[in-house]
Amino acid sequence: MKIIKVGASVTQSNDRDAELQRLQLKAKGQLMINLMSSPGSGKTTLLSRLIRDMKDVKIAVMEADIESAVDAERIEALGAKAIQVHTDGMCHMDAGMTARSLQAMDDDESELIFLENVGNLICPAEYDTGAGLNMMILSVPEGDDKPLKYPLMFEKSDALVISKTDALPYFSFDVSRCCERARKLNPQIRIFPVSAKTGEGMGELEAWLREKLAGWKAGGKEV
Ligand SMILES: Nc1nc2c(ncn2[C@@H]2O[C@H](COP(=O)(O)OP(=O)(O)O)[C@@H](O)[C@H]2O)c(=O)[nH]1
Ligand SMILES: [Mg+2]
Repeated sequence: MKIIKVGASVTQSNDRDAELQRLQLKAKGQLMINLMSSPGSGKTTLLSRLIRDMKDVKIAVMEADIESAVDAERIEALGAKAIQVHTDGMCHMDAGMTARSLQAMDDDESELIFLENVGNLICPAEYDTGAGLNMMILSVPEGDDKPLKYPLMFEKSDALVISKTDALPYFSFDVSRCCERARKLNPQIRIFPVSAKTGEGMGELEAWLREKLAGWKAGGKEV
């Protein structure tokens, strides 16, 4: 498995680099999804479940972290293409870092490319990576007040996955209050309460991903 190191980009034009990246991926019919959340909220577990459930879709994963290759190894063990990206201490991926990771992965085959961003709810929200969609996870144990504390992440995300819903009986997490807070920041946000452990809610999320992929490939504006 490939492990590459990418330091922060020196370019001053992250948004322009990101837009160019998006257009290049669109031309190839590849939808990249930037997956962001706190460490431990269930990114790799969710991706593992999607890979197992959506066998008819070619999925690749770029795992960004400061150290180790444990996440890429988990994905590769499922038979999906994975690359581990080390960010040289950076707490986010920018467009240039993502472009270099895509280059290293050298993959024109995959239809869905997930970028598992570095775990935190702050820095990743500040950088456009060139992904077609931004998806964030908030897990039940983290609490329903996070939209109040980290508004930018909720504003920038096309979809919010509320994960670990099997743990709802043990935490005072109010799903409807969380949805209300997230929608106040971002009225368009799609919200999917799921448990990657039991499979609850996964069908809705997978249907949405298929719909977005089809729209992306058709080249319409609607993504
Ligand atoms: N109960 C429960 N635990 C989960 C679920 N998804 C992930 N976890 C657990 O949460 C921990 C962190 O998961 P991981 O996918 O590594 O999180 P990441 O750091 O965001 O990639 C692991 O112990 C997982 O088993 C879920 O749906 N339900
Ligand atoms: Mg992970």
